This record gives sequence, C-alpha cells and structure tokens, in this order.
Amino acid sequence: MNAPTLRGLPIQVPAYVKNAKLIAWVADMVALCKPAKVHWCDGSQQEYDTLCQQLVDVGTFKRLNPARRANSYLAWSDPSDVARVEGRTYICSEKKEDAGPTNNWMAPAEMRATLQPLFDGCMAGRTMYVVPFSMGPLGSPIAQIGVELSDSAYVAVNMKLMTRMGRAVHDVIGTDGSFVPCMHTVGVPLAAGEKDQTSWPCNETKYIVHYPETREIWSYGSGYGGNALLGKKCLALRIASTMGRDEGWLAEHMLILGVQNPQGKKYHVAAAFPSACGKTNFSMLVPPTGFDGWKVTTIGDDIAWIKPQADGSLRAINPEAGYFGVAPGTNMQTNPNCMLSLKSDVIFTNVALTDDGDVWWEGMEKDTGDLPEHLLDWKGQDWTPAIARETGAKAAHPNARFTTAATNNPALDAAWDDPAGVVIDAMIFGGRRSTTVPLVTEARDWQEGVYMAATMGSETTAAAVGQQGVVRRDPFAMLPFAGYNMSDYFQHWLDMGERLQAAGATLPRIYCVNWFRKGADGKFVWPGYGENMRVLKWMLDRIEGKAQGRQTAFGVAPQYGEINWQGLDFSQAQFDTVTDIDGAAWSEELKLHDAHFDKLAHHLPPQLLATRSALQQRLGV
Ligand code: SAT
Ligand code: MN
Repeated sequence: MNAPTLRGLPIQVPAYVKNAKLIAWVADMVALCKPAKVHWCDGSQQEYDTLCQQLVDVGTFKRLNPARRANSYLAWSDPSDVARVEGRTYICSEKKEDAGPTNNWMAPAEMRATLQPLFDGCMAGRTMYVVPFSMGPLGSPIAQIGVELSDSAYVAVNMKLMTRMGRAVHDVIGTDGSFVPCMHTVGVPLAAGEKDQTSWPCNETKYIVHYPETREIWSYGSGYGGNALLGKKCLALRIASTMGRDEGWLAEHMLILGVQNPQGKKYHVAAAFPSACGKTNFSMLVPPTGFDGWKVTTIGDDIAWIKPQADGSLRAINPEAGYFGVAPGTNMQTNPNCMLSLKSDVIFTNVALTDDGDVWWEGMEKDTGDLPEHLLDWKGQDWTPAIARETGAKAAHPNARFTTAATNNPALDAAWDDPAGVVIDAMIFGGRRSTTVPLVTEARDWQEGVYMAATMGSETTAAAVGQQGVVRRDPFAMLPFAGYNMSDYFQHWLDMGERLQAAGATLPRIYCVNWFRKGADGKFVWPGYGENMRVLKWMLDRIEGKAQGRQTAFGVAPQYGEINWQGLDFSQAQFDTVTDIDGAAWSEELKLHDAHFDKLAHHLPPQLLATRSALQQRLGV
C-alpha cells in the first residue's frame, strides 16, 4: 500500500496501481459519492468467490445446487429493474445535432448539474468497487481500457465474467495511460448502521449518461445489464462508436464467427441483428446434416470492433470476454453450444428456481418433454403449469439473462483472444420481417450494402390483435447504441468504404438476410437455427466465385440450385416464398424508407437517396 489514506479519504491505493490520473479520479469520486469503503478489484478467482459469497449472505444471490450447476448463482432483480432503459439513456454532446434525432440529449453542463446532487453521497454506507477492465485482448492495438466505479458487488462479479478484469489492466495503463472513466451507482445510500431493505437496491430515478466528447459514462439508479455493466453497450458501442468516427474505425453491434470448410479454408463473418433475432444462436451455430466437415466457431456474440489495417484488410476483435445472453428460448435444439456453456460458473438473473436448486426458463421443456411440476418464478412466487395456464405468469422474465465467460463455450474460436483480431470476409445485416425482405441477397457494392443496413427493420408485435406488426427501423441494429448522429454514422460507413477502396482494398461483401418471412398460414417458412448454415455457405460460394446468383432489384439472390439442400426438405415453392420480391409490397416499403430518411434528413448522405432512386427504378414501381 502506498499510503494509509489519500487526501484524508478512506482509500488505500495498492502498490501496483500507479496511474496518477486514475488515483486522482478515484479520490475525487470518493469525495463525491462518500462510500464507507473502497475495494480495488484484482480480478482473482478468490476475490470473485468472496464477493459471490457476500452476495449470497445479503440475499442477492442464491447458490445453485453444485451437483446440478457447479459454482453458479441466481439473482432476482427488483421487478422494476429488468432491462436497459432507453428512455433514460442520454448522449450529452455539446451540440444537440451531434446526438441526432434517435438519441435523448441534454447539454453536458445541464446534465452535470442534474447528476451532481444525485451522486453526492450516493454510496454512503456502501463499498465502492474499483473495477479495471480491458475491452479486447489485453494490450491489443484495437482494445480500450475502462475503469468502472460501482457500489454493486453484482456488477463487479459480472464484469469479471464479461471483460478482462483485474490487476493486469493496471500494467497496460501504467503511470499515464488513458482509460474511460465509468461511474455507476444503484442510487440507494445507507444511513450509519442501516441495512438494505431489499436484495436488489435500485432507484426509481434512472440516468444512463454518455459524454462522447470527454468520453465519460455516468449511470445512476439501475443495477441491471447494460445499464450497469458499463463496458458493454455504454463503452463498447456508444462511446466506442464515437472513437471510431474520430479515428477511422467501426464499433458495431455484431457477432463474429469463424467458418471453416472441409478443405480447411477459414472465413470470418460479422453479423448485425436487432434484439431477439437469434444473434447468440447464429454465433454458436452447429452445422446441420449435409455439412460434414464444416466447422463454425465463435469469436463474439454481440459486439465487434473493426479496424482497417495497412494492407487494406479489416480486422476485428470481440471487445467482450463473456456472454450476457437471453435465457428464455435457449435449449439443446435452438442452441446446444450455449446450453453447454451454462453447465458451471454461471450467474443467472431473473430465471426460475427449481425445487432441486437448479434453474429453469421457458423453452427448456423442449429438452425434457415436460414442464416442471413446481418452481419459484423470477419474483420468488410459486409457479406451477396450472398457475401459468390460469394467469399466464412466466417462470422466467422474458429478458432473463445468463452471464458466462467465453471460455465456457465449447465452440470458442482459437483466435478469440488474439490481439491482432481476425480478418472480416463478409458482413451480414438481418432484420425480422414477415414479408417483403428476402431470405438473403448480396449487395452489389459497399454503398448498396450500407443502404440495406441503414434501412433494416424489425416488426414489433402489435398491441391490438389483428393489427399488422409495425416496422421499427433499426439501422445497423445500432438504433439504441450509436453514440452520435445516425446520419453522420451512415456517412462514416460510406467514407470508410470509399477510403479503403481508393487505397485498393477488397472490401468485405455485405449481405442482407431475413430468417423470418411467413407464409399465407402465418407460419415461418424458413426453419432457421442451424439451417442458416445453408445461407452462410452460399455467401462463401459467392466469395469464391462458385455461385452465380441472380440479379434482383435488391441485390444478388441465390438460385434454388445453388443452395446445399442435403438433409433438408425445402421445395422450390417454399424457396420462392422466402425469396420473392413483391412489387406492391416494395412500393409500400419504399414509402417507409422515405419516412425513415425524413426523420434523419439532417446530414443524411446523398448517396443513400441515390441508392433509393436506383432501387425504385429497378423495381419499376
Ligand atoms: O442489457 S444489455 O444491454 O447488456 C443487453 C441488451 O439489452 O441487448
Ligand atoms: Mn446486443
């Protein structure tokens, strides 16, 4: 220890912490938040076990039956704190136009004045955890360092699984290296001697705040997911997208997978999908019958940082080191690799507890054939199949999550931790549309690909029965995650493509996919899951020049005979249903594109409007 106290505050700085800016910032934040104690996380297994035991002792965690789920825990959150709060998420750039029409904005000075009284004394009676983490392999030229100060031990242990967290980070930042400061509090100070009233303290008032110019994150009032684990959406997407704009790289809401053919040739694919479109499943895909010798491996399931290299290639890393995935719907049929990743050393949040001390969620009955006779649901209430039938009560919250280290994944790619990253050969953009958008098309050039990504969307379930689903545009699957003006973000993509091409680079191919087309009977036509491999292989065949495809108004589509159908009964007629481009539907679709672009008119790249006109001409509508 350097000194018994710092500036008279209860901070003992470990000798291995040498970064002057970090020490001064921690001192400032201790003075502001007034915690009873400061704990410098070293990231060790011993520390993890101790903090988990403390969470068990205060009732936040239940230790699961070690015979069923070794070294695993279950947390039930407050019923009001179950997901990211987009309405309370702010991009506080100096100018409103730099946040753009898709983000909440407040002037930085005004936001600081709002937050100051909330943070003043917010950690009273609690421990402040100093959580140093690397987003990306330690020391990678693509990685970034963050330090989160949080009064939640739940955050500290989740960060251990989700990031490279601990002492080694201090070696990377040394005495004067930079880091992104991330402030987090649940916003429930305790009076002297007072104990928590609940096992999930949180505040009704919530603010998830980003200052892109000064690269700071301030989060108040929530303990859940992306609101509290600040390395993920806050740093790795919102702040990093701004860094990428300024420095010429891309921070994307994309999984990264490796796919190797039977001859041993390996490709890397990055894919963006909005929430609830099976991203984790696709990143852990198991090749189906007819694909002997093919191998799919996971580099990341949610986020990709992609940097142009001197040779013109785009190299990507997964900034994360774990998965914070949606549990309901996951089973041995939809995602066996994921289920195998959850055997031990997992933190579950808001799933149900079985009578023998294991976890359960909707979808698991597909593996066992039966619903459990009795559970405690995510609110701790009795749940039986009869109660569920009567009240519709879900055993697990629909946004219930698992947190598990990437190293638990049996399909983890050997290069997942390579500081150099992997070369991206193709990029996929997928929405959830029951009509209009075909199963797969390849963009004829980068600009058409950017158009496809900029206009992608997902259908929301309509509240009123019989009403058609409304399409929510989610450009690049980045709607809630772009840290700056969406139109400027489109321009950044176009500029990067132009710059790279001018330098002679071969850009990754861009594909638009839609697994969710429905037939006249209202059922999904495409089987999805592992069968998506068939589409993936067609993409690689295109790259290798083995599939001619056919030109459509919206890119190059596969011919029926170009897909490997071995092991799947899928007729030409079914294929036509999922690939058909219907003129009338597309005429309506173009009106929706116009409305979307109208909202983004400020700084909207003219290239997108030109691409739109060309599309309309080809459609002849
Ligand atoms: O809660 S997270 O932001 O980590 C996950 C999500 O909502 O996509
Ligand atoms: Mn995500």
